[in-house]
Amino acid sequence: MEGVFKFYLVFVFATLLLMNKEAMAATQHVVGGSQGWDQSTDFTTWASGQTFKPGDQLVFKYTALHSVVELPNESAYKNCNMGNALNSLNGGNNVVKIDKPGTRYFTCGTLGHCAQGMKVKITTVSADASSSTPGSSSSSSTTPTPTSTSISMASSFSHFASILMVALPVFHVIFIML
Ligand SMILES: *[C@@H]1O[C@H](CO)[C@@H](O)[C@H](O)[C@H]1NC(C)=O
Ligand SMILES: [Cu+2]
Repeated sequence: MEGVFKFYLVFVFATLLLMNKEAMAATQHVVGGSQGWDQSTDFTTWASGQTFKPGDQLVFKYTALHSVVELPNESAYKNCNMGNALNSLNGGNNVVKIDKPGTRYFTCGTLGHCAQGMKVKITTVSADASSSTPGSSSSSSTTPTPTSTSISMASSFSHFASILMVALPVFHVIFIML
């Protein structure tokens, strides 16, 4: 009986640690940095300076001239083909959550803006990847605007629930075997 209690104590601690780690890692990326979602922004450079992880959020900030259109794949992105858009947002301030690793494609729905380069490709790495920026020359080019802020712990409570649901039976089985 005492063993069971100790076990659950350890389990709760481990879960809290995990949850805290996720909360610390979650980042809000303002797309385009201080210039925001605009034709004049160099999104390739901006994106190469960011590390996107599951749980992070993209924040699109823009004027009424623009919108946000999510495209299904690389070819639609390259050709500015809006015909099969996955999603379309407007209003000037949108938050898009990244929930899993992979690449997502965003552009502006205003005629001609995609062709002018108003588009960004977001490649998300798995959560346990190292925090260093992959494949970037971290040397001094232009001023790196701090565009990332931590999200509050509240946003990771759904993660907490899913961790609990998976981890509890696993821990239980391990305990029974001991
Ligand atoms: C990209 O998506 C469109 C629309 O869903 C599809 O028609 C096209 O075949 C896809 N292209 C590739 C290379 O997957
Ligand atoms: Cu635009």
